[in-house]
Amino acid sequence: MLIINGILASRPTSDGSILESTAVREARERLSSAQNLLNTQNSNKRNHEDDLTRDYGADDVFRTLKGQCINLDSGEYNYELCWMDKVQQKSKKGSGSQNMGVFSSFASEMVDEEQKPDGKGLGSGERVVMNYENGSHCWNGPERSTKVVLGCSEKEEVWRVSEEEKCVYRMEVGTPAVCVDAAALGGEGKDKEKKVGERDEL
Ligand code: MAN
Repeated sequence: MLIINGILASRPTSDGSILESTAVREARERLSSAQNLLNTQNSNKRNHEDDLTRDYGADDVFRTLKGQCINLDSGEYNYELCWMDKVQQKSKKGSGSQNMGVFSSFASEMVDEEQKPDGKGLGSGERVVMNYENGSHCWNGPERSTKVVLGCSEKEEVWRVSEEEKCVYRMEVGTPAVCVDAAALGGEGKDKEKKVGERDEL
């Protein structure tokens, strides 16, 4: 009865394996699942802590875009930009795809272009750049890399992609994330030091 109720261990089997009571076994299983949960939670906590040290641009605006992807269908390829993650070149003929770089850093670039009539262009001024590097190796060339240059736009969209040198790509992309809030530019905002991620084209 004590064995059935889990208080005593059953007698060892011929190979001598069962030597603990049901109560002990269940307690050990509970401990082990609590330890697994603790390990998972600790690893989630470490991931969140690492994430907090990552650069998400001025005011962390790109944090909300992380995990989202946008595409452009262009000639032979479909290009896909996944914010804070990677850029890909997918062949429309086969299933092949090339990694055009993984997100590495923010930078900025001065551009000077005529405004496009449809608004889908960089215009002129200092623009936020996201560098994506260390993509798939290019035959007789470097690891693929992409400079993503951002312009203000009502919605996220890839405007154009060019291959400036072999396997070195430039992607022009519109996003509301780099639009300056007109109200924020009034008063003290006007003289505020400009950070990467802010624009002054108003
Ligand atoms: C693929 C594409 C091109 C690239 C060549 C280099 O065809 O990734 O963009 O120029 O490889 O071999």
